[in-house]
Amino acid sequence: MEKKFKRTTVTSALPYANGPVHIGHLAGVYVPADIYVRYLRLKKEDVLFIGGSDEHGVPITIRAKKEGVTPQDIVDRFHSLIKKSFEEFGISFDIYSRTTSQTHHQLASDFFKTLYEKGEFIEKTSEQYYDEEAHQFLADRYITGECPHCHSEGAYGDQCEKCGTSLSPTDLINPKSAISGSQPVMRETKHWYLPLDKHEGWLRKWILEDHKEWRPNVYGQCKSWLDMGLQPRAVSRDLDWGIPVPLKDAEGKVLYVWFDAPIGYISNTKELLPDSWETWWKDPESRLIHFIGKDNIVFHCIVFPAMLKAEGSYILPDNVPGNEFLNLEGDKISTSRNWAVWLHEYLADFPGKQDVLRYVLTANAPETKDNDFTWKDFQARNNNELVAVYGNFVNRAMVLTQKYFDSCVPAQGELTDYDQETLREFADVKAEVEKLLDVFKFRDAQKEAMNLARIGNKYLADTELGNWQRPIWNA
Ligand code: B3M
Ligand code: ZN
Repeated sequence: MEKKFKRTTVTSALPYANGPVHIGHLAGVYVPADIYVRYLRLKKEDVLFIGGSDEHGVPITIRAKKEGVTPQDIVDRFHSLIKKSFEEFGISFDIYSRTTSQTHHQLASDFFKTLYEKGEFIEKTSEQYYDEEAHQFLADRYITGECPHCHSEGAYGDQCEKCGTSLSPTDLINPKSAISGSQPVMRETKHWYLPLDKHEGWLRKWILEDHKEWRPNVYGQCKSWLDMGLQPRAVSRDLDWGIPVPLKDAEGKVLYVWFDAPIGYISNTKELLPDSWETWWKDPESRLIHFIGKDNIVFHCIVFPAMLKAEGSYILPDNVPGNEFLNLEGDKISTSRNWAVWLHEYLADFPGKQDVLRYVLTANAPETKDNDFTWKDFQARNNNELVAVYGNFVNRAMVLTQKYFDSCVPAQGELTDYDQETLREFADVKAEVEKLLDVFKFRDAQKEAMNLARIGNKYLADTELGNWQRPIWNA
């Protein structure tokens, strides 16, 4: 039986503040999340839409190093740019904050301490790659090499962007330091690990049995992780940028960015609602939905739920609508190669045309497979669908209302069978759109919604020079 919820917290992945956001981010995460939230608000449901910038981790420090500025400079610059472009674009967050906030530092730190005190971590000393020239351990994106799965060059120590596989630095073939280019050596270091293997049993049941309704790409990725067997995962790093590990013997150690970032959803809720945030995160009658891209699936479906469960007082996500990737003109969108349509540039180049981009990105949303954005398709959808179908309907309705009814919607007269049938069709479309939105099928929902304009156009054509002049309508 369908469970009834009192309120919904919707989160959208926190973009790294190491660059502006692009259409891939929008199509994958922010546009669908925004549609869903606006839909719930229209239905008068209690909903919160939580966003923010992810300001820790190696992507930030690498960019800072490249530009010869501090990480703080980088996040200050891109957080404001991202926040402003989301606002202008009309993503209707209830809050868009950042993980360098005081509230977040405190909450993430306390979260770690709680888990530590409950004995939920294991402490382990192991050998990790170290750059002797830069005097630094090389975690995550600080190390690159050949991907052991797809054999492309330039895979990172945490992930191969080409095939999407999650990696450890030691998986890489011919690893190289991303800082100095030198061959790293092995050195001992101590870290705290979340023993995911200990959580495997309940995760298996919770995802594979209780959440069969999750999207096939999300469910499938979780299943393959679970089938491979979960391993303990380090939740700290040897870095000088991040939230310090709140323990005595932890000099030079910070929380792993994937430990602190999802807690950012909670911190931002707390910043917005200092007195009632817990209701949204702890009451079993609250529902949690994470909108993310496919490279974030494991963190939101396995790692973060394990953290929440280990903490003990939080609810778990009810659904995690994860999208595939959007390419641009046949090529993978890439910040480092500057191959993207940047949101702030789109807004400057197409003033007032926010909805055209929303429409095109939804029509072409990568819900079940990677999709391609092309300017040709953008133009065609604008001209053939938005202008020719939707615009035409709105325009005709306005012009006729002005011409025949003095620019006022007239009182309803007696309805013909055809009128009734058309109204029924409208109601059917609405019901179908709702059904699709409820299961996160935004592409299909939009397609269905466009049928309103098609039905309307047909109605106007069929009744042209006839029915709308009926005296009864002029009542
Ligand atoms: N910043 C990765 C990304 O931008 C990461 C998401 C965090 S969500 C808690 O894809
Ligand atoms: Zn690969």
